[in-house]
Amino acid sequence: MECGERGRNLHAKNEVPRGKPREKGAEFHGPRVHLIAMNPTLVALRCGLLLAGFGLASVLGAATARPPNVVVILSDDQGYADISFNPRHPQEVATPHLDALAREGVFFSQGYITGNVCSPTRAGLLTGRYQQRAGVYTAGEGGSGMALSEKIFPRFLKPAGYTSAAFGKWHLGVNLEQSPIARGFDEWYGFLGRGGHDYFDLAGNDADNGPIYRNGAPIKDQGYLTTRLADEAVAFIRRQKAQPFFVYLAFNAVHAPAQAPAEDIERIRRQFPDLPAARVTLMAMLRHLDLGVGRVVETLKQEGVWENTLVFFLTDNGGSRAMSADNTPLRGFKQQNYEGGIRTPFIVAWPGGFKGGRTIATPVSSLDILPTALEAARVVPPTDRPLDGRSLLPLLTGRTDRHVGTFYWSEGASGGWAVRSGDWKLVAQRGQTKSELFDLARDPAETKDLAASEPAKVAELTALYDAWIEQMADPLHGGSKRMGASPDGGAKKSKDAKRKARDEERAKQKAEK
Ligand SMILES: [Ca+2]
Repeated sequence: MECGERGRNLHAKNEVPRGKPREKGAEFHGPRVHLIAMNPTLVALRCGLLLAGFGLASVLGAATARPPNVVVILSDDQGYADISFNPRHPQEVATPHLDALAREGVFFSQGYITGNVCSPTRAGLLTGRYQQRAGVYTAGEGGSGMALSEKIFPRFLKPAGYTSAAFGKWHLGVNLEQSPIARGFDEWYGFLGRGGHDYFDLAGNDADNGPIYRNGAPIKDQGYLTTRLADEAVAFIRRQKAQPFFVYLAFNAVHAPAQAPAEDIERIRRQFPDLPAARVTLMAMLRHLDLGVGRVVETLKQEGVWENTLVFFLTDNGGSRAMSADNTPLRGFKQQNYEGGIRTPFIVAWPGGFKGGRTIATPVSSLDILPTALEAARVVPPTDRPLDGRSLLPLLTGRTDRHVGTFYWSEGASGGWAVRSGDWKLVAQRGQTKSELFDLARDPAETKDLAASEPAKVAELTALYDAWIEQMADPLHGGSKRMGASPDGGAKKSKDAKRKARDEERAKQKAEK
């Protein structure tokens, strides 16, 4: 049996069948995934335990004599088309550093995040499990913090000798008992807060923003926050390059408030005089995000650790309508379970681990990041609380084009839900009388609801969702985890119920601000 074969077979019935038609209308440059000979280094990595007694270091070679560094870069509310690697990006979008990372690594054109707002998706990414298993369905639940018994990323990597640092937005607890340090990070520069933070007030002058913290202590800093986050990540990499490290760099760009240095706004305004003002500011914010990613990659190269660093880049949820993001060609925005709310740019690079320069259309998820990192770090995944994702290394090394085939989204009682199985996706929205069914292979923009003509498929996907939600925990803030027997509710609700729903919706939006 080949190394890793057993784990793959365990998931076989949940895989996307071969030969399914690829999505149309969202084509990216670069060749599609194709099966390539597995990099011998990766074979060695996957078989590391077996090789341990035969001189592992000499087998792996200098670049991989130690487990790779892991860098997860998260942007915030960035549009699917607000990366110029997307060939359908608007002309004003220019992200040369993100594009370079995508070209050096692999771009997943169907990369999902596990929710449509900031906080829940962070809970999912860092625990490697659907956040609903921890009772997190809403931004309010994630924002107030999960139980400390929920093990997150750095604690998994610690036994393998990693030093971990978090930079930027946390949004998984508003007090220090829930801080990154309390949850296993060795270093932390950033803010607890809610969804956003002022980009220029880093001295804590505005109580609503909360302070910037270094480790456990509030500090008074200055500068432009996106730049400062990159500064701190760069300094950490320079300090830690001799030992394996994990960086979680969670830029709050390009989340509200709409703030960027005046000279950048003016430059883009002159370049695109007809562009709406909100979009001009967003492009200036995006420029700094892109520069920050570029500086991190450049630092990894300068310090000689680029070849052996596993880098992920993605966005925490779809582009925000309020910030004038562009999700072309996808439908919808942040706070929706249409593709525009949950599908994001998704890049993975590891020059010493697999061949870059490819776009892979197989659907993947942010839940796959932790299992991928653990496999690369040669850490055995937990068996008592299994992770929901699966390592991407078999896909990335070209050993397969099959992966997890079913993905779930749920906002609990206060919102909608969705499920994707193969190329079919069912979207149930609060306030609507029927679920909508889409064939994403033929209709990636979700323009044609096929629910009426495909009742068996609706029933099949509904049953999948019902079985999944049954396994999830009750919401942290109480109430039902189910939206209701049918997705409507609206027409039959009493005035009181409608008022309560409105209040909940407002609270939800406020929690995101
Ligand atoms: Ca967000």
